[in-house]
Amino acid sequence: MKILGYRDADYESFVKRLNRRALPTHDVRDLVADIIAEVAGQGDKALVAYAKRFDNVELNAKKLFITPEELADVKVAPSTKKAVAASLKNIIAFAKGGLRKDWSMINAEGARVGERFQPFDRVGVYVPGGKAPLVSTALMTAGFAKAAGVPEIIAATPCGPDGKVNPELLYALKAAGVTEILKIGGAQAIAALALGTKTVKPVDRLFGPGNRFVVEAKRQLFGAVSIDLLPGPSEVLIISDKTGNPDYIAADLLAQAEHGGDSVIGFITDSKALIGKVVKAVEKQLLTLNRAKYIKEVLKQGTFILNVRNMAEAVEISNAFASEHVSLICADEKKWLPQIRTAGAIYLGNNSPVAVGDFLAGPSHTLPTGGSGRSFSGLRADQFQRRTSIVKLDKKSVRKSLEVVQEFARIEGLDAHGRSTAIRVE
Ligand code: HSO
Ligand code: ZN
Repeated sequence: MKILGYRDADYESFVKRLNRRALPTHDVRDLVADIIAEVAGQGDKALVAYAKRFDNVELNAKKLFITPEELADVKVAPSTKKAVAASLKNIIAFAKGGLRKDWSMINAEGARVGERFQPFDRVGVYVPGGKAPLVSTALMTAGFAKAAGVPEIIAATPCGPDGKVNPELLYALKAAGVTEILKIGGAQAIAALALGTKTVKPVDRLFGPGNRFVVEAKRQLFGAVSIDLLPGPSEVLIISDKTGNPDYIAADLLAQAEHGGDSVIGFITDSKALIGKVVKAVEKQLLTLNRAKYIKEVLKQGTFILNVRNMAEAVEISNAFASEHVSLICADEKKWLPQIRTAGAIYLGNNSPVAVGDFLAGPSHTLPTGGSGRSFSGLRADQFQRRTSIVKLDKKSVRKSLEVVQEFARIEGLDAHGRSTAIRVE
């Protein structure tokens, strides 16, 4: 844990470094470029080879997908079904609220101009494998595609060495309306979804979080397909004045640290007394947690606690850091909330655990990380809609438009543009 106060010598330089720009490192960039080239050239053969190399599983080109029989056979506990249904209910309701509707208006020359929204035909959703079966991530991505009415949703997730995918995850994918499940993970899965292979039909748009290889693959394939955003390892930044409950703050920090890997957790407060209490609570609660091993790694390398001069400074640091989640706990919520601009999601007050947002609340937990919250927002339903503008004129509106069109045509030296308009009212 890095604990610093504003009086410490290295405080200013540390705070400066929190203003991050996520850039891929050379080794990740080059490895991912090689993987994409291999998948582009070798197709399914490359997928089989990478599955062996990275996931230690023997697949063949005929076994890249979960079969309909496997999916039909999936058995999960009634409590799992209930949890998936409850989460999906909130997700679908929330997603529907975020869908865009067709609209139109009459412009100054009397033409009807509008926008039409239709679901993408086919999308790909990546669900990370790794340390935990991210069942909720399946819902928080594919559930939005379902709400938007996407007819073909292909999910990709790595399988275990036995060629199997966690049954709860399969159940959730099915419940969220996924139509195909590719048992491949990593950058190679992203390449297959974007470019297509003999057995994988390419998608129109790619969604979902992943490790740095997945994130980098999405970045490199942007253009071949469109992408949602670049969500990486989990982050939380808790901003609290003296009204924060130290046990709750510690619990929320530990919850996101539990994701392990490159996760980052931060706590900023103007109350020095609260820091001591939170640190003690973290140490105490850690003893009771299953994933202490992962948490300890994050506490060692990805944790900072800052004693700031005041709330204004806390908010300024938060905006520079652009955390995936920001928890704001303070007496004057009305004052500070509007000033937090770069967070992917904001959790308000002592009683809003980030975990409820991770699993159940409704907004997608697929959110910008690594400082990308400055320029991206979290996943929402309208990202599954293709937008098309529509224009319709009649003789009267053509006549009214003609003068301006001809002037632009003259300036740009494009007389055929002018003619194409004039011809309609001659
Ligand atoms: N906190 C993660 C989402 C997640 N948590 C999935 C549990 N499962 C990124 O926002
Ligand atoms: Zn989480």
